[in-house]
Amino acid sequence: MEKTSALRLPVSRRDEPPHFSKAQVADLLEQVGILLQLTDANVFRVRAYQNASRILGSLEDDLWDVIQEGNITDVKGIGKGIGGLITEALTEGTWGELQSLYDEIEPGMIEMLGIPGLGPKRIKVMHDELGVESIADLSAACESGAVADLDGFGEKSQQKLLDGIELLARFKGRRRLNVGLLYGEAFEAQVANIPGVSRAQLAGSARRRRETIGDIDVVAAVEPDDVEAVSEAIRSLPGIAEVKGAGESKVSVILEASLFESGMDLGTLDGGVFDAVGGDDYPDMETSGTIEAQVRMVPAKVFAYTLAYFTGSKEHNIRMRQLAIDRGLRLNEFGLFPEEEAGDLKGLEAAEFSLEAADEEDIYRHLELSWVPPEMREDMGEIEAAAAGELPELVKPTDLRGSFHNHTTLSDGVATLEQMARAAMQLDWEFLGISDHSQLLNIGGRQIGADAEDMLAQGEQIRVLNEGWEDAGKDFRLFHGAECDILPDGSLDYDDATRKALSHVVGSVHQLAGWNNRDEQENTEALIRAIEDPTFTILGHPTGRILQGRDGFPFDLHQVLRRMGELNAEGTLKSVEINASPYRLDLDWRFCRFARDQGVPVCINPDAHDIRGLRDVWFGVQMARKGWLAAEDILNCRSGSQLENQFSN
Ligand code: DGT
Ligand code: CA
Ligand code: ZN
Repeated sequence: MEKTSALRLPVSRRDEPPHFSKAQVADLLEQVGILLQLTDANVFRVRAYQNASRILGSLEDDLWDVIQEGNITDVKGIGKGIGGLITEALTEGTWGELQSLYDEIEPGMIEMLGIPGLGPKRIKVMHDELGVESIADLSAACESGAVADLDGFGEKSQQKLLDGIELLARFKGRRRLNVGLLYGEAFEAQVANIPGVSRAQLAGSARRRRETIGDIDVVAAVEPDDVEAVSEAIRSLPGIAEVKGAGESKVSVILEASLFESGMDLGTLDGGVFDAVGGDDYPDMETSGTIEAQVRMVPAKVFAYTLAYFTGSKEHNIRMRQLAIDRGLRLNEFGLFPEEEAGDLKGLEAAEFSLEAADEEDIYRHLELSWVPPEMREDMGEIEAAAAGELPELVKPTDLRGSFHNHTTLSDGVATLEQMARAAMQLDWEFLGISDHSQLLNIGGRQIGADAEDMLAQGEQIRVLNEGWEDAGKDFRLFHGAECDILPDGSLDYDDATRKALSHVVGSVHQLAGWNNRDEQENTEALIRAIEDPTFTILGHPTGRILQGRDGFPFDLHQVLRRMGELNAEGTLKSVEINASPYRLDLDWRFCRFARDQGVPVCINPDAHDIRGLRDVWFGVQMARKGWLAAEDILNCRSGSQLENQFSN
């Protein structure tokens, strides 16, 4: 069942009939069936809508043809009432008397439909018995135990409701970077296509590649005469759930997943991530989530200033404005003005007195800075570095020559060794590290990881494949690693001999329970014990956090990185992973520079569970860039043959 937190009647985006598609009408009829269950409507009426929705869903004929031929009620299961409604919708674009049904129901009741596992019947029961009319009411009724006392509910479903409320709240707030960028880039492209828009660019936290995005900011270059038409065009783009406001220079809307023509692609998640983000309810929650977006429209000649301003961060902007003040200038989203000339003029009026800036480089140059890449604009030393001409040359996605932590069908991946290798070659990589789960890993009592024997057999397979590529003169190899569980006492899964047979060991903590309930220092010491093992190479997803899912376990990451650096100084190779899954992004980018300064190379791993997952390295590169890293700081940027030597030591 499709659920959305803001059910509403669809609005026609067309000037002429048919105003809606068959799928839109089917969705609407199903929605009406759900809403009717929240009222005192009789069960036959509810069923009529449910049936009609199903029938349209499997109707092979073109709905508009059927209506034009005048025989919609000949379709079995579609009566006069609903038939008339469908006809009106397609020909006129209106929905009869249905708006009154939508108006009759408390918005809070509709909002409750978004809680995973909660349907209209039980919402109605709680409404009638307990007076529950909103999520806040429901939360209070659960806390007081009143829900558990209702017939057919009980303690367990009461707890499930509370968990569901919490889950829903997460999807209504910030969205993860991958989802935010999906919306942001699609919206940016649509705005850029509107006649009268000479340039459009994504700004805000999405351009800065923050790990989560609050709302989408787009800046569009539009001359004053075109603003009204462009504003109108933006408001009628597909995928807009609601228009929140439209003024002289700004349009605010709410975007929904219908923005994506071919649906929202969520990929394959590993079991631990999947559970932490909502399990079976996750896909529904993600695709029915929304995000706010703002478009600022400004004349082309101030575009660069507006883009820089709305890229932020706020902290970075404040520092920039201070630098301007120090030079007798005033900086804002409309320009950079000599104080005496702009005088009391405000906003766009002052723009003609601004120093010119064709692009952001010019703005930074006016302030005697080199251009700061957006990822670095967090006021974490970038202004000082830009003034001194000491900004690092940030790593780029194309600098990567491979990755080290990926899964195959031997554990919980869905692609074979050969399929993964082929996909890596298509990315022009020189190497691919295979690191399937070790034997102790189980999820819900089911063993996920590979027994030692199978792990070693995989090594044999890899050797054969590698020989084939070498004989064919192809500069590509698989590295046979494993993702070994780090146990709470700091020991690593598998016996010594098995681990010694591997090219690299990704050590990861998975069973968080044993780590969450004890002292931070104990955890730190256990991790250090694991890292000191001579077979240990890479610290996998160091904190175990799942973005918007769960926090990591407590330990002193600085201390662990310092110890890794000491070991590297003695000639070993210990690296820390940026797990590039957009659900993790762990190592946090804020620790990148510290790792680098300790002499710990960072590696960027997609933790792929299918071939498409390999592309997640892109997100890891964005985090490395936020963390100021250059190619030379990153293990993936070494050549395949160089790594071959280092791994065999
Ligand atoms: P978000 O949306 O919470 O993920 O984060 P941002 O960074 O996109 O923040 P948002 O959308 O509130 O504003 C976009 C940018 O606009 C922000 O990064 C910097 C700029 N900005 C907004 N408010 C202020 C302000 O009060 N002062 C300054 N200097 N800049 C601001
Ligand atoms: Ca924003
Ligand atoms: Zn893992």
